[in-house]
Amino acid sequence: MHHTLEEIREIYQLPFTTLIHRAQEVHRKHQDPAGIQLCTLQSIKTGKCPENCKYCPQSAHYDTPVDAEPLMDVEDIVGKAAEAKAGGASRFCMGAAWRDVRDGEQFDSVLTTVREVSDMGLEVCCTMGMLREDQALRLKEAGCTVYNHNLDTSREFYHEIITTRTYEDRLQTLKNVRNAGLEVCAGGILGMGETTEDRLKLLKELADLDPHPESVPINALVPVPGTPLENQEPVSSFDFVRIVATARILMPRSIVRLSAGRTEMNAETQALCFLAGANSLFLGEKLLTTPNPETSDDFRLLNDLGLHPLDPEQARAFHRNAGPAIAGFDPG
Ligand code: SAM
Ligand code: DTB
Ligand code: SF4
Repeated sequence: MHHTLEEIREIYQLPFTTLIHRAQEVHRKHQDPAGIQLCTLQSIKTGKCPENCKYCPQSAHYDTPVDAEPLMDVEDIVGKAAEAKAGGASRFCMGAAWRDVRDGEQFDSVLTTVREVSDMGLEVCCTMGMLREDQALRLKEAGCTVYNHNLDTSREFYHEIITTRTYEDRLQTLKNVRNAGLEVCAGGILGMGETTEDRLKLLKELADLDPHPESVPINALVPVPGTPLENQEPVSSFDFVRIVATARILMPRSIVRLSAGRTEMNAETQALCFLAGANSLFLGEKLLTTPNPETSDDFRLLNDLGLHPLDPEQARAFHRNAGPAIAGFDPG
């Protein structure tokens, strides 16, 4: 079902209590409301990116505290994956600060890494910029489950943030990913100076994708010194929760991931996000280049709330099925 922007606005503007109630109804009808997917990020090639994304500490256009690192060796990445697995993650996400994926030695090395990490029993996610369908197919054949590429914001606000590639380029990469049979992970960033209307338009773009992205990361801008967005005001936590709830209602079978920006959120705000239907987070003391909450704090939070790690097999069933009518699962 496609929602009009007017309908999306009406959902977003519901009284907070009703909005959360609606999000919960949708969440427990389609998924396990106590399951949280745990992912760990690893930057496998850091900095010196030719793109000019104004939020990004890895862009070569800005002078930021990030130290550039060439593509990591297979064994080093596999070691990090083993740590992530031991830390409790079920999905390992590898990020490369590339404009696009180029065929050659480096991509071949990534394919070897993907194969080894997937053989460890971890779900593999890659985020490496634009890619073609044949490259997406090679990733899938190597054992990659999902590719992350964010729309970031509305079509209208996009050119205020990035001018080195277009919104259409991004949508084309998502199409290539989908055509290759990989899962799609696509979301955006709040707090870059966009209006509420831009945020709702972003959600409409995501919800208009057919099928919906399996994962929708919602990032709060991490303002990094040296980037053009270093002085942005933090996004209001209630506005953030409202966007999470609206995303949950629009995309009932997707995983909604609480992504960057959690270090600035207290436990109560994160709990509100879970109430609003968020059901994934990044575990580990670092995102790609910026800090993330301590793993022990995250497990304490999950424990305090009685939430448990989401089994990847179960998540796949949520994406496919019309409801949580899965053997042995009772949403309570
Ligand atoms: N270069 C690839 C790309 O752009 O698709 C992959 C890595 S890129 C860092 C992945 C995503 O991280 C971006 O699309 C953006 O949404 C998010 N991101 C980057 N810097 C951020 C920041 N400072 N705060 C919040 N999110 C950020
Ligand atoms: C996403 O939407 N957020 C993650 C992941 N996808 C790749 C990245 C967040 C990066 C935050 C800034 C940094 O640590 O460099
Ligand atoms: Fe490069 Fe990705 Fe950062 Fe943009 S978001 S500058 S493409 S690493």
